[in-house]
Amino acid sequence: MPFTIESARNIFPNTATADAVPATTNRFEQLSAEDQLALIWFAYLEMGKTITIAAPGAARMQLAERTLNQIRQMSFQEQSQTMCDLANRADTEICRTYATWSPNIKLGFWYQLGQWMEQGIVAPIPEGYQLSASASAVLEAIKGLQPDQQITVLRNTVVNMGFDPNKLGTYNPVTEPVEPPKDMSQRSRVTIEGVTNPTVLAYMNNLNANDFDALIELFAPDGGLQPPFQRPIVGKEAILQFFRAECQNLKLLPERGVSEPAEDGYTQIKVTGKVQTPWLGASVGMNIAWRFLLNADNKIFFVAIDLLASPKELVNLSR
Ligand code: 45D
Repeated sequence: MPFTIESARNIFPNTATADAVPATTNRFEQLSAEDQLALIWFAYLEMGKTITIAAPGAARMQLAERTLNQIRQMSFQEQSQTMCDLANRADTEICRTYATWSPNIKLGFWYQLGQWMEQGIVAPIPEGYQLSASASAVLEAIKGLQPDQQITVLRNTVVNMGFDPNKLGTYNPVTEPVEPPKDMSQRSRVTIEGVTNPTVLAYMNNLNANDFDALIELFAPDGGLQPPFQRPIVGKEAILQFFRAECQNLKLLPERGVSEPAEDGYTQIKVTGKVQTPWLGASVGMNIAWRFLLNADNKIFFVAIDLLASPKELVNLSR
């Protein structure tokens, strides 16, 4: 039977992903808006002791500027209400605007609000705020995670706030401007122990160079890409949009892999290694697996990107 995107999702079923991330994200989402905001504040302070979040670039912040200024001019009470609305995914003008933003713009927006909370420009979490028992339990669960899983939970909470984008109807997604790809002379070339497949190597090198036009040509027309904890994005046009909107300036550091023939002349390749995000740089290496399924023309029919359960999984290349 030929592969489908659904069946391709099951290649290398032995790959252990960080299930604690969706589990903790779900627990977080059951909490009251007040508890959510206070919890993120405490988690953010905790994280800040060991890692520094990079200030977002000006181009990114410009896209959120109007809303940020609107909030800056509010009373403390209105500001608190606005932040609760976002956590509650309420139907307000600001929550609708927020819903159109790419994840990086959402993160930049909260980064700025966090700064303003520290400086007393935006309503702080009330002094001595007592988390509910369940919120404390979720905070402890987050503290117990590895740093790569902590920041993924934090990112999820931010991405899921605001009005539900699926209820917006047609809208223009707001994403950061796409920078030109890295100059050829500035590009790095990865090597992967156990993998010489040119498509896989070109995938890593093009993504590291922000060369999304070259990158997308590695995919089959009906190909799919599955980001961590998400459903696959299918088709070249949709995948290219995703790359442009969410994948600038990632640093992929693949380490090792295995390559095996599959049915119908397809090849399955699993690669493990680290990924750094521009938000945290080298201070957090995420433990990642890529599970590729290449068709007989050596085009990517499917690739899943998984956040691994533990660093031990970096050497688990078994089927
Ligand atoms: O509510 O091969 C306050 C793909 C309190 C592409 C706050 C990939 C109140 C293909 C503190 C103010 C992308 C899939 C909030 C590879 C409040 C591919 C603020 C993988 C919210 C490899 C909180 C890439 C703040 C990966 C400011 C795995 C929180 C990328 C900030 C992963 C949190 C990137 C930040 C991750 C989190 C980035 C900056 C996980 C950043 C996380």
